[in-house]
Amino acid sequence: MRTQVGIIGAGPAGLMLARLLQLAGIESIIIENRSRSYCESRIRAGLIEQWAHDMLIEIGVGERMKREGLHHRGIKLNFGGSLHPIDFGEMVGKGVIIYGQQEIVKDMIEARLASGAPIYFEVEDTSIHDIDGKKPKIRFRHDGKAQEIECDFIGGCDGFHGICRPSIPEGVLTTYDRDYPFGWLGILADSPPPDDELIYSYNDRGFALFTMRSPTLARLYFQCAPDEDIARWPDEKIWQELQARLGGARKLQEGEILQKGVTPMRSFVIEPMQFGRLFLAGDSAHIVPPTGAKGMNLAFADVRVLARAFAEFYRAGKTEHLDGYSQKVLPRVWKAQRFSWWMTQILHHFPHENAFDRRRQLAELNYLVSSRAAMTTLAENYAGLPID
Ligand code: FAS
Ligand code: PHB
Repeated sequence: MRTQVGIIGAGPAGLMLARLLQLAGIESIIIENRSRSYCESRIRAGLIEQWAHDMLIEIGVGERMKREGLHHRGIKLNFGGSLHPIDFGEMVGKGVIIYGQQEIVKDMIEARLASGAPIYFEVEDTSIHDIDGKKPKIRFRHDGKAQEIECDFIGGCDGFHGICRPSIPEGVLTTYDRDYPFGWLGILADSPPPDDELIYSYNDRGFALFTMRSPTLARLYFQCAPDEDIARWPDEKIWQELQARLGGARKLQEGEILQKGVTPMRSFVIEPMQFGRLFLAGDSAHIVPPTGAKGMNLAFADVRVLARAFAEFYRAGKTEHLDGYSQKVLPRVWKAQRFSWWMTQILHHFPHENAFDRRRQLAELNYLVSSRAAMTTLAENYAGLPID
C-alpha cells in the first residue's frame, strides 16, 4: 500500500492527526493493534481544554460533545475542612469541558470511517523501516496476512508502550523522566458526583480527586501505593476511603462501581520528538501525571503543529516547519510538565516528607485560594495556555 502519511495508533493523537490531514487534502492510513470496540471503551482522560474543545467542533467531530459535554467554570480545592472554588471564567475568561476520551475516540473513528478513509484495527507485529530514508515503510500483519505501507512520513502516535520511539537508533534521543512513589486508584461509578465541578482534595490520608463523566456517572480517584493490589479493595472499602478523603465538605452517594484500576504516575519527555521521516506525538513522546489533566490535551497540541508542518510540505515543498517540529512543540510540553508536577507535589503525600512539608503544602494551598495572582496562574495553566 502507498500513502502520504502512515499513522500508527488510533488514540487521540493518531485520530486527530489523520483528521487534520484529511481536511488539508493529505492522505493517510491508520493502523491500530487493538479492536475498534476496545479503543472506544478504554477509559482514560475526561477533561478538555477550551481551545481543544473549540478545535474538535471546528474540524467537524464535536457535534455529540456539544450536546453531552459538561462545561465547567472552574474547579474546587478541598482542604482544611472546606471547599475553595477557583473560578477560571473570572480569572482568565475560559472554562474546561468534561467529555470522556473514549467518546472523542468514538466520534473521530466514526467520522473517519464515514469518510471512507482507512483504519486497520487488530494489526499485529507492527514494525517501521527506512525512517531515515525518503520512503519509510510500516510492516504489520492484518487478518493473518503480511502487509506493507510505503509512505512519505510516519506519524508515531502509538502511546508510551508503542514501537515507534524504541525504533529510533540509540543515542539520538535524550530522556527526561521522574517516577512518583504513588499511583491513583480510580473508579467509574453509577452515582452522581459530589459536586457539579471537579474537587481536588488535600487530606492527611492522601490525595483524592472527585470528577465525573456525566451528572450520574462519577469518576473518582485516590492516591495509593504505586503497586497497589486492587484485589485488596472491595467496593465498600473504596467508598469509605473516598468519603474519608472528601471529609465533611460533601456527602458521597454510593452506587455500583462499573470499573476500577490503578494507574502509575510518571513524568517523561524525550527530545527531539522526531528522527528522519518519523514524527512522534502524544504519549509516545511525553507522559504527564494526570493531576493537571494535560495528557490528551498535549497530544492534540502536538498534532495541530505536526499537521500544519505536513500541509506546508505538501503545499509548498517547505521542510522548515517539519525540521522545526520538536522545537515548536517542546516549550508547551515542558510547561505542561511543570504544571502537572506542581499540581502533583502540592496535593500528594510523599514517603520522605515530614511535618514541615505538610505545613508548607497547606501554606501553598492557603496562598493559592487567597491570592488573585496565584489563582490566575493556576487558572491559566489548567484551562489551557494560549495556543497559536
Ligand atoms: P494513546 O495511548 O491514547 O493511543 C495510542 C494508540 O496506539 C493506542 O490505541 C494503542 O492501542 C495503539 N498502539 C500501541 N502500540 C501499537 C502498535 N505497535 N501498533 C499499532 N497500534 C499501537 N489526560 C488528560 O488530558 N486528562 C485526563 O483526565 C487524563 N486522565 C488519564 C487517566 C488515566 C487513567 C490515564 C492512563 C491517562 C490519562 N490521561 C489524561 C492521559 C491520556 O489521556 C493520554 O495522554 C492520551 O491517551 C494520549 O493519547 P495518545 O498519544 O493518542 O496515546
Ligand atoms: C478525569 O476526569 O478523569 C480527570 C480529570 C482531571 C484530572 C485527571 C482525571 O486531573
